[in-house]
Amino acid sequence: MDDTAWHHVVALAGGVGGAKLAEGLQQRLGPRLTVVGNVADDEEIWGLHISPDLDSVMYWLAGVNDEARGWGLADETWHTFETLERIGSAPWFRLGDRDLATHLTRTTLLHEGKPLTEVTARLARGWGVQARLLPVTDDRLRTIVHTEIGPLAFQDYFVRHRWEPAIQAIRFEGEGSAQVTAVVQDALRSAEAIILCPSNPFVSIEPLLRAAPLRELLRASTVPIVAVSPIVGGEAIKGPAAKMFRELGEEPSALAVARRYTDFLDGFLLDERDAHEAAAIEALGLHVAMTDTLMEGAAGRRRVADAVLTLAAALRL
Ligand code: FO1
Repeated sequence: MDDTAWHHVVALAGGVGGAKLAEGLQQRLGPRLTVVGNVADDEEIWGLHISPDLDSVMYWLAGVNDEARGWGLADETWHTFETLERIGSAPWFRLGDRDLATHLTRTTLLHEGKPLTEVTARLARGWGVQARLLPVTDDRLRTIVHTEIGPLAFQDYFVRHRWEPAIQAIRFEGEGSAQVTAVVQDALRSAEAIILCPSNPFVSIEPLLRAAPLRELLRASTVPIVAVSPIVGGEAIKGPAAKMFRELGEEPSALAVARRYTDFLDGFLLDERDAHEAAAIEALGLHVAMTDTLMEGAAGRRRVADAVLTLAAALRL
Protein backbone atom coordinates (compact mmCIF):
# COMPACT_ATOMS: atom_id res chain seq x y z
CA MET A 1 0.00 0.00 0.00
CA ASP A 2 1.55 3.32 -0.95
CA ASP A 3 1.74 5.95 1.75
CA THR A 4 -0.78 8.31 0.15
CA ALA A 5 -3.48 5.88 1.24
CA TRP A 6 -2.92 6.74 4.90
CA HIS A 7 -4.71 9.85 6.17
CA HIS A 8 -3.95 9.42 9.88
CA VAL A 9 -1.83 6.95 11.83
CA VAL A 10 -1.29 7.03 15.61
CA ALA A 11 1.90 5.68 17.20
CA LEU A 12 2.32 4.99 20.93
CA ALA A 13 5.93 5.68 21.88
CA GLY A 14 8.19 5.82 24.92
CA GLY A 15 11.90 6.54 24.84
CA VAL A 16 14.60 6.14 22.22
CA GLY A 17 13.33 2.94 20.55
CA GLY A 18 9.94 4.53 20.14
CA ALA A 19 11.45 7.80 18.95
CA LYS A 20 13.36 6.04 16.16
CA LEU A 21 10.31 4.28 14.73
CA ALA A 22 8.27 7.49 15.11
CA GLU A 23 10.89 9.24 12.97
CA GLY A 24 10.69 6.46 10.38
CA LEU A 25 6.89 6.79 10.30
CA GLN A 26 7.20 10.56 9.99
CA GLN A 27 9.43 10.11 6.93
CA ARG A 28 6.46 8.42 5.27
CA LEU A 29 3.50 10.22 6.82
CA GLY A 30 4.66 13.71 7.91
CA PRO A 31 1.73 15.55 9.58
CA ARG A 32 -0.50 12.51 9.03
CA LEU A 33 1.28 10.93 12.00
CA THR A 34 0.29 11.50 15.61
CA VAL A 35 2.67 10.27 18.29
CA VAL A 36 1.24 9.67 21.76
CA GLY A 37 4.08 9.92 24.28
CA ASN A 38 4.79 8.63 27.77
CA VAL A 39 4.86 11.14 30.63
CA ALA A 40 5.49 8.78 33.55
CA ASP A 41 9.27 9.34 33.40
CA ASP A 42 8.70 13.07 33.99
CA GLU A 43 10.68 14.56 36.83
CA GLU A 44 11.18 17.93 38.53
CA ILE A 45 14.93 18.55 38.53
CA TRP A 46 16.60 21.86 39.35
CA GLY A 47 13.13 23.33 39.57
CA LEU A 48 12.54 22.39 35.93
CA HIS A 49 9.87 20.05 34.61
CA ILE A 50 11.72 17.44 32.55
CA SER A 51 9.76 15.19 30.15
CA PRO A 52 12.49 12.80 28.92
CA ASP A 53 10.36 10.53 26.77
CA LEU A 54 8.50 13.39 25.11
CA ASP A 55 11.84 15.13 24.51
CA SER A 56 13.43 12.01 23.01
CA VAL A 57 10.56 11.69 20.54
CA MET A 58 10.51 15.45 19.84
CA TYR A 59 14.24 15.68 19.15
CA TRP A 60 14.25 12.59 16.88
CA LEU A 61 11.22 13.89 14.95
CA ALA A 62 12.90 17.30 14.64
CA GLY A 63 16.14 15.69 13.43
CA VAL A 64 18.16 17.47 16.13
CA ASN A 65 18.78 14.42 18.29
CA ASP A 66 22.20 13.09 19.26
CA GLU A 67 22.27 9.67 17.55
CA ALA A 68 25.13 8.22 19.59
CA ARG A 69 23.84 9.23 23.02
CA GLY A 70 20.27 8.36 22.05
CA TRP A 71 18.75 11.16 24.11
CA GLY A 72 19.30 14.92 24.09
CA LEU A 73 20.57 17.20 21.38
CA ALA A 74 23.34 16.90 18.82
CA ASP A 75 26.23 19.38 19.21
CA GLU A 76 25.26 19.81 22.87
CA THR A 77 27.54 21.59 25.36
CA TRP A 78 27.64 21.03 29.11
CA HIS A 79 28.93 24.34 30.59
CA THR A 80 25.97 24.73 32.94
CA PHE A 81 26.28 21.15 34.16
CA GLU A 82 30.06 21.48 34.62
CA THR A 83 29.61 24.74 36.50
CA LEU A 84 27.03 23.14 38.78
CA GLU A 85 29.63 20.47 39.52
CA ARG A 86 32.34 23.09 39.99
CA ILE A 87 30.33 24.98 42.62
CA GLY A 88 29.57 21.71 44.42
CA SER A 89 25.98 21.22 43.34
CA ALA A 90 26.88 17.67 42.18
CA PRO A 91 24.04 17.08 39.70
CA TRP A 92 23.41 13.41 38.87
CA PHE A 93 21.11 14.23 35.97
CA ARG A 94 22.87 15.84 33.02
CA LEU A 95 21.16 18.89 31.57
CA GLY A 96 22.75 20.17 28.38
CA ASP A 97 22.99 23.91 27.70
CA ARG A 98 20.78 23.74 24.60
CA ASP A 99 18.42 21.19 26.17
CA LEU A 100 17.81 23.72 28.96
CA ALA A 101 15.92 25.91 26.49
CA THR A 102 13.29 23.19 26.19
CA HIS A 103 13.00 22.67 29.95
CA LEU A 104 12.90 26.41 30.69
CA THR A 105 10.14 26.92 28.12
CA ARG A 106 8.12 23.94 29.36
CA THR A 107 8.47 24.94 33.01
CA THR A 108 7.51 28.56 32.36
CA LEU A 109 4.40 27.65 30.34
CA LEU A 110 3.31 25.01 32.87
CA HIS A 111 3.71 27.64 35.63
CA GLU A 112 1.42 29.89 33.58
CA GLY A 113 -1.16 27.12 33.93
CA LYS A 114 -0.99 25.78 30.38
CA PRO A 115 -1.66 22.02 30.06
CA LEU A 116 1.23 19.77 29.03
CA THR A 117 -0.57 19.08 25.73
CA GLU A 118 -0.44 22.75 24.76
CA VAL A 119 3.13 23.14 26.03
CA THR A 120 4.27 20.09 24.05
CA ALA A 121 2.63 21.39 20.86
CA ARG A 122 4.33 24.75 21.35
CA LEU A 123 7.75 23.10 21.83
CA ALA A 124 7.28 20.72 18.90
CA ARG A 125 6.36 23.69 16.69
CA GLY A 126 9.42 25.59 17.93
CA TRP A 127 11.69 22.66 17.10
CA GLY A 128 10.07 22.27 13.66
CA VAL A 129 8.46 18.86 14.19
CA GLN A 130 6.12 17.80 11.32
CA ALA A 131 4.13 15.06 13.08
CA ARG A 132 1.81 15.84 15.99
CA LEU A 133 3.21 14.96 19.44
CA LEU A 134 0.71 14.47 22.27
CA PRO A 135 1.32 13.50 25.90
CA VAL A 136 -1.02 10.61 26.72
CA THR A 137 -2.40 12.57 29.69
CA ASP A 138 -2.17 16.06 31.19
CA ASP A 139 -2.64 14.55 34.64
CA ARG A 140 0.07 13.38 37.00
CA LEU A 141 1.24 9.83 36.23
CA ARG A 142 4.63 8.59 37.49
CA THR A 143 6.47 5.28 37.22
CA ILE A 144 7.77 4.05 40.59
CA VAL A 145 10.22 1.15 40.34
CA HIS A 146 10.19 -1.04 43.47
CA THR A 147 13.71 -2.42 43.80
CA GLU A 148 15.84 -4.37 46.25
CA ILE A 149 17.00 -0.96 47.63
CA GLY A 150 13.44 0.37 47.92
CA PRO A 151 11.02 2.32 45.70
CA LEU A 152 12.69 4.66 43.21
CA ALA A 153 11.30 7.32 40.90
CA PHE A 154 12.09 6.34 37.36
CA GLN A 155 15.02 8.71 36.64
CA ASP A 156 16.51 7.82 40.02
CA TYR A 157 16.41 4.14 39.02
CA PHE A 158 17.41 4.65 35.40
CA VAL A 159 20.04 7.40 35.62
CA ARG A 160 21.31 7.72 39.18
CA HIS A 161 21.32 3.97 39.82
CA ARG A 162 22.02 3.10 36.16
CA TRP A 163 19.17 0.52 36.32
CA GLU A 164 21.41 -1.76 38.41
CA PRO A 165 19.11 -2.50 41.41
CA ALA A 166 17.04 -5.64 40.85
CA ILE A 167 13.37 -4.79 40.50
CA GLN A 168 10.51 -6.47 42.35
CA ALA A 169 7.52 -4.56 40.96
CA ILE A 170 6.60 -1.48 38.96
CA ARG A 171 3.77 0.79 40.10
CA PHE A 172 2.23 3.86 38.54
CA GLU A 173 1.40 6.81 40.79
CA GLY A 174 -1.73 8.48 39.45
CA GLU A 175 -3.12 5.32 37.91
CA GLY A 176 -6.90 5.38 38.21
CA SER A 177 -7.08 9.17 38.11
CA ALA A 178 -4.84 10.02 35.13
CA GLN A 179 -7.11 10.38 32.12
CA VAL A 180 -6.25 10.09 28.44
CA THR A 181 -6.67 13.61 27.05
CA ALA A 182 -9.63 14.43 24.80
CA VAL A 183 -7.17 15.25 22.02
CA VAL A 184 -5.62 11.77 22.23
CA GLN A 185 -9.08 10.17 22.30
CA ASP A 186 -10.01 12.11 19.15
CA ALA A 187 -6.74 11.05 17.52
CA LEU A 188 -7.47 7.38 18.27
CA ARG A 189 -10.99 7.71 16.86
CA SER A 190 -9.72 9.08 13.54
CA ALA A 191 -6.70 6.75 13.30
CA GLU A 192 -6.65 4.24 10.43
CA ALA A 193 -3.94 2.23 12.20
CA ILE A 194 -2.37 2.29 15.67
CA ILE A 195 1.29 1.36 16.11
CA LEU A 196 2.97 0.29 19.37
CA CYS A 197 6.59 1.37 18.91
CA PRO A 198 9.46 -0.87 20.13
CA SER A 199 9.61 0.76 23.55
CA ASN A 200 10.18 -0.85 26.93
CA PRO A 201 6.97 -2.78 27.67
CA PHE A 202 7.20 -2.15 31.43
CA VAL A 203 8.18 1.52 31.74
CA SER A 204 7.21 3.03 28.39
CA ILE A 205 4.21 1.18 26.97
CA GLU A 206 2.63 0.08 30.26
CA PRO A 207 2.41 3.63 31.71
CA LEU A 208 0.65 4.71 28.50
CA LEU A 209 -1.88 1.90 28.96
CA ARG A 210 -2.49 2.93 32.59
CA ALA A 211 -3.90 6.29 31.52
CA ALA A 212 -7.65 5.62 31.58
CA PRO A 213 -9.31 4.41 29.46
CA LEU A 214 -6.56 3.80 26.89
CA ARG A 215 -6.57 0.01 27.11
CA GLU A 216 -10.35 -0.11 26.71
CA LEU A 217 -10.16 2.26 23.73
CA LEU A 218 -7.61 -0.04 22.07
CA ARG A 219 -9.76 -3.12 22.79
CA ALA A 220 -12.75 -1.37 21.22
CA SER A 221 -10.78 -0.11 18.22
CA THR A 222 -11.85 -1.44 14.83
CA VAL A 223 -8.62 -0.46 13.05
CA PRO A 224 -5.45 -2.57 12.87
CA ILE A 225 -3.24 -2.31 15.96
CA VAL A 226 0.33 -3.46 15.32
CA ALA A 227 3.29 -3.73 17.71
CA VAL A 228 7.00 -3.89 16.92
CA SER A 229 9.01 -6.12 19.24
CA PRO A 230 11.49 -4.28 21.48
CA ILE A 231 13.18 -7.60 22.26
CA VAL A 232 15.46 -9.10 19.60
CA GLY A 233 17.27 -12.36 20.19
CA GLY A 234 16.20 -12.39 23.82
CA GLU A 235 17.80 -9.01 24.47
CA ALA A 236 16.71 -5.39 24.49
CA ILE A 237 18.31 -3.16 21.88
CA LYS A 238 18.89 -0.57 24.56
CA GLY A 239 17.95 -0.17 28.21
CA PRO A 240 16.61 -2.44 30.96
CA ALA A 241 13.70 -4.29 29.23
CA ALA A 242 15.36 -7.75 29.12
CA LYS A 243 16.78 -7.34 32.66
CA MET A 244 13.30 -6.39 33.90
CA PHE A 245 11.73 -9.45 32.30
CA ARG A 246 14.24 -11.70 34.07
CA GLU A 247 13.91 -9.94 37.43
CA LEU A 248 10.12 -10.24 37.16
CA GLY A 249 10.51 -13.98 36.54
CA GLU A 250 10.07 -14.26 32.78
CA GLU A 251 12.53 -15.06 30.00
CA PRO A 252 12.78 -12.02 27.68
CA SER A 253 11.45 -12.86 24.21
CA ALA A 254 9.28 -11.37 21.49
CA LEU A 255 6.60 -13.89 22.52
CA ALA A 256 6.71 -12.63 26.11
CA VAL A 257 6.11 -9.11 24.79
CA ALA A 258 3.28 -10.18 22.45
CA ARG A 259 1.51 -11.97 25.31
CA ARG A 260 1.13 -8.66 27.14
CA TYR A 261 -1.09 -7.14 24.43
CA THR A 262 -3.26 -9.98 23.09
CA ASP A 263 -6.45 -8.35 24.41
CA PHE A 264 -6.19 -5.57 21.79
CA LEU A 265 -3.36 -6.35 19.36
CA ASP A 266 -3.90 -7.54 15.76
CA GLY A 267 -0.40 -7.72 14.30
CA PHE A 268 3.18 -8.17 15.50
CA LEU A 269 6.34 -7.19 13.64
CA LEU A 270 9.04 -9.64 14.66
CA ASP A 271 12.75 -9.33 14.02
CA GLU A 272 13.84 -11.90 11.43
CA ARG A 273 16.39 -13.20 13.98
CA ASP A 274 13.40 -14.47 15.99
CA ALA A 275 11.61 -16.25 13.13
CA HIS A 276 11.47 -19.39 15.32
CA GLU A 277 8.99 -17.57 17.58
CA ALA A 278 6.54 -16.69 14.78
CA ALA A 279 4.31 -19.78 15.13
CA ALA A 280 3.91 -19.31 18.90
CA ILE A 281 2.99 -15.64 18.40
CA GLU A 282 0.51 -16.52 15.65
CA ALA A 283 -0.99 -19.08 18.03
CA LEU A 284 -1.95 -16.08 20.21
CA GLY A 285 -4.19 -14.98 17.34
CA LEU A 286 -1.77 -12.35 16.02
CA HIS A 287 -0.70 -11.81 12.41
CA VAL A 288 3.09 -11.88 12.27
CA ALA A 289 5.42 -10.17 9.79
CA MET A 290 9.20 -10.15 9.94
CA THR A 291 11.99 -7.79 8.97
CA ASP A 292 15.33 -6.58 10.24
CA THR A 293 13.93 -4.36 13.01
CA LEU A 294 17.31 -2.87 13.98
CA MET A 295 17.00 0.77 12.96
CA GLU A 296 20.45 1.86 11.80
CA GLY A 297 20.25 5.29 10.20
CA ALA A 298 17.35 6.94 8.38
CA ALA A 299 17.03 4.08 5.89
CA GLY A 300 16.74 1.55 8.73
CA ARG A 301 14.06 3.60 10.45
CA ARG A 302 12.18 3.94 7.11
CA ARG A 303 12.42 0.18 6.48
CA VAL A 304 10.84 -0.71 9.81
CA ALA A 305 8.17 1.97 9.33
CA ASP A 306 7.37 0.53 5.89
CA ALA A 307 7.18 -3.00 7.30
CA VAL A 308 4.80 -1.98 10.06
CA LEU A 309 2.57 0.04 7.68
CA THR A 310 2.51 -2.86 5.22
CA LEU A 311 1.41 -5.22 8.00
CA ALA A 312 -1.27 -2.74 9.12
CA ALA A 313 -2.47 -2.37 5.52
CA ALA A 314 -2.75 -6.15 5.14
CA LEU A 315 -4.90 -6.24 8.28
CA ARG A 316 -7.10 -3.41 7.00
CA LEU A 317 -8.52 -5.49 4.17
N1 FO1 B 1 19.93 9.60 30.57
C1 FO1 B 1 21.07 9.26 31.22
O1 FO1 B 1 21.47 8.09 31.18
N2 FO1 B 1 21.80 10.19 31.93
C2 FO1 B 1 21.39 11.47 32.03
O2 FO1 B 1 22.05 12.27 32.71
C3 FO1 B 1 20.21 11.87 31.32
C4 FO1 B 1 19.77 13.19 31.33
C5 FO1 B 1 18.64 13.53 30.56
C6 FO1 B 1 18.21 14.85 30.48
C7 FO1 B 1 17.10 15.19 29.73
C8 FO1 B 1 16.41 14.20 29.04
O3 FO1 B 1 15.33 14.52 28.30
C9 FO1 B 1 16.81 12.86 29.10
C10 FO1 B 1 17.94 12.53 29.86
N3 FO1 B 1 18.39 11.20 29.91
C11 FO1 B 1 19.51 10.88 30.60
C12 FO1 B 1 17.68 10.13 29.21
C13 FO1 B 1 16.46 9.69 29.99
O4 FO1 B 1 16.74 9.39 31.30
C14 FO1 B 1 15.89 8.43 29.30
O5 FO1 B 1 16.06 8.56 27.94
C15 FO1 B 1 14.41 8.22 29.43
O6 FO1 B 1 13.84 8.67 30.55
C16 FO1 B 1 14.18 6.74 29.24
O7 FO1 B 1 13.43 6.54 28.12
